[in-house]
Amino acid sequence: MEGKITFTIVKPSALSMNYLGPILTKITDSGFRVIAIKMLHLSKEQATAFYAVHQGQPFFEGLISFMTSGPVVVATLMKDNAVADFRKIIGATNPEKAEEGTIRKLFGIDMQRNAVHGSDSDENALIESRFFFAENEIFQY
Ligand code: 3AN
Repeated sequence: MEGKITFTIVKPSALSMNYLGPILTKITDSGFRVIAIKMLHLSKEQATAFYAVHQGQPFFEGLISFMTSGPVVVATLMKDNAVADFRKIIGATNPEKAEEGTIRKLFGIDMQRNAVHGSDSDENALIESRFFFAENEIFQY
């Protein structure tokens, strides 16, 4: 799977605006296959562990309270060159700077409510996917 998967979170703001369908459509239309998916409400402990690398950043507390403010959808996606290609279709972290047509441009509001997360490396894609999914919850079909 290494090199072929990435991991995404559809964030609480995007779900509350009912953008799950359009976001998944954009993802599958771009050639990604959803190989694992679930909806859950992150606990503070889960969000803190997931975003541990950002601990100490000025936006950290806000990020944790936002990510635990409502349900999210987590998914593992498969495609050749998954990490880079997914970051291309989501666009820049700041939706205002994201390219036209990208998920963050279309469905994001600001730096925090930027619609989706996308892994930044093959290594993190595997770590993040394993954080949420057991082996028997991931399907290659
Ligand atoms: P990306 O998700 O584009 O890889 P990261 O990993 O730098 O961006 O940041 C993780 C998350 O932290 C972002 N998706 C965003 O929600 C939040 N974040 C990053 N920088 C800021 C900031 N300056 N202000 C508010 N939230 C931020």
